[in-house]
Parts: sequence; C-alpha cells; structure tokens
Amino acid sequence: MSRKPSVLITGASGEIGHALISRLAAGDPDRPIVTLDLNPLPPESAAKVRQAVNGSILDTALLDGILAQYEVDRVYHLAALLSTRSEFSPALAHKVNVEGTLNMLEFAQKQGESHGRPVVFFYPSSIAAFGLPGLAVKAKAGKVGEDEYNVPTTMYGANKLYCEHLGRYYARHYKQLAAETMSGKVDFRCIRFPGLISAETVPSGGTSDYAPEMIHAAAEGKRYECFVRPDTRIPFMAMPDAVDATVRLMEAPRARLTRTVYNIGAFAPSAAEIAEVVHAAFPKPDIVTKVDEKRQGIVDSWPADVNDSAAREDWGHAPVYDFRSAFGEYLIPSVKKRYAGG
Ligand code: AKB
Repeated sequence: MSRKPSVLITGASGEIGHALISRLAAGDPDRPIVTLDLNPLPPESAAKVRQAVNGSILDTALLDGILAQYEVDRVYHLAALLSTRSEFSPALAHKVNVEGTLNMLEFAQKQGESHGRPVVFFYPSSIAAFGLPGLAVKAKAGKVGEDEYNVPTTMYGANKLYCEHLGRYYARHYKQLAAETMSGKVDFRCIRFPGLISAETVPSGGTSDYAPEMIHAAAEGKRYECFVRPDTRIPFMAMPDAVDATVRLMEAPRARLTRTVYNIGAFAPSAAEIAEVVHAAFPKPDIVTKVDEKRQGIVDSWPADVNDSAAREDWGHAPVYDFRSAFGEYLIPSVKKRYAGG
C-alpha cells in the first residue's frame, strides 16, 4: 500500500521495461514503482521496484486491486504482442493490444478521478502503424511524417494505430456528452518507436528483430539466417536512446506538446550494412540470407525512415547513438560481455 505518487509499468519484463526500470529507479528513487507482467521480473529489476505483480492487463479485478493500493500518476503501458507473434494469433493480439490498453486507460481515468491529478500515460506505438503500398513508394517517401501512410498491414500495426486514437479520445473527448467534463484525467503521450536494439535483452516476436538477432547470434557463434533481403531498410534506435526519449516526453511540460503521437528516429541502416558491421566485429560470423517473403512483405510496408522534427522541436528528442556508435560503443561491447559471462 502506498498513497505516495507512484509509477505503474505494464509489460515490465520486456525489452523496454528492463532498461526503463533502471532509469526511473535512479532518476526518481522516491516515486514507488509497481510493475505488472505475466512473466516474473528479472532479479536485478525486481530489486528496484516496490512491488512486482504477476498477472494480466486483462484481469480488471487485479487492476482494481492496484488501484486501491497505490496512488498512480504515471503509467508506462508496455505490455503488447509484437508484430510477428500477432500475425500468428491475431485475435489474441487484439485482446491483449487493444482490450488490454482500454483496461489501462480506464485504470488511469479512475486513478485521475480518485486523486484529482492528471495521470501521465505513456503508450509505445510503432513504425508498424505505417503501411507503404510498395517499394517504389517507400523509396520515394523517404522520411515519413506522423500523419502519412497510416494504413498498417498487420494486426499489431492496426492495434497500435487504433490505440493512438483511443488514447487521444480519453485525453480530450472522454464521455463528452456527460453533464460534467470527465476528460483531462489522462494525459496521453505516445511515441512511434522504430526497431529497437538492446544489448541487455534478446528480442521476441518482432519483425524488426533481424537486427538484434544478427548481433546476438554472432556473439554466441551461431549461424544466423537473415529473413530479409540485404537492401531492406527501416529506422532503428539503440535502447538507451529509446528510454531517454520516453522519459523526456513524459517529463515535458504539457504546454510544449503540439501532438499526442510522435515519431522518433536515430539511424536507418540496410540489413547489409548491419551485417557488414557485425562481420567486422566478430570472428567469422555465420550470417546467411534466407528471405521469408511474408515477413519481408511486412518490413517492406514500413518506412525507410521517419521525420521526427516535431519530437525534436517540442520536447528535445536527441538520440546519442548514430549507426556506427550504436554498434561500436553500445551494442557490440555489451553483447560480447553478455556472452563472455562478463
Ligand atoms: C516489431 O518488430 O514488431 C517491433 C516494432 C517495429 O514495433 N519491434
């Protein structure tokens, strides 16, 4: 039980959650962190949180229990099924990605009504919310703006795009016909993440995972069959920059924000360029191309890069890592250490 202003992180055992917990615990040690995930938190993360709740965002009774125990005014809703996994289980993806997000928005609304302050709600959307109709259009489109090509071809992308609108509804139009104004309790803020590459966690269920999978396989001395063509290009970001952008957006003064949904970018290498860096960093990596045409089709519908000028102007998005430094200074040294038992 804590009536101190607290943070709730869903999906905290995932790729972003692992890095976010460390950042929030170090940056604001007096704000209790509560996590909710189907999977247990790794011990190093569990040591940094007030309570690690094992359960589902679909369990509204569990959410009501957290509501009664804590005074939450920050929500980082990270729980989701990623794009590849969602294509194998689209109905489950909709339940988790959409109904689960609705549950979390209702949770935030109730919390805001209870303690009277807005609940700042972070929602990670994705470049999967875009849908470019073909490679010629993708090449010509270059850096795509937030409001362009919003025609996703995956269940995950459709889920993310819809939840962007759901969050805007809760923030600005919730129960707009009620006698008393009910909106304004949820301060919804959203980033469309590019492919994220972490040195700390191994990716699971994403279609952009070829980049981190290639690095981790090389570090383990395993063969890697890259499922996209060498010319395939989408935006990527090192996980520390993704977490920095998340915290910057969440801490930005509301008055600075001109949008609820922001693109962010850092670097946009081709699969061949990634393989070249991995070849230079590891002894004899065994990387071969074995295109999975169906997964290739998904990645080809995503933009080659994104226009993130609004994020840079409104709340100072400024990634530290470019392509070379992301691999040379963060990923490769950390992944080598991870598999060397270091
Ligand atoms: C995925 O590949 O599904 C995710 C994403 C691009 O949002 N990493």
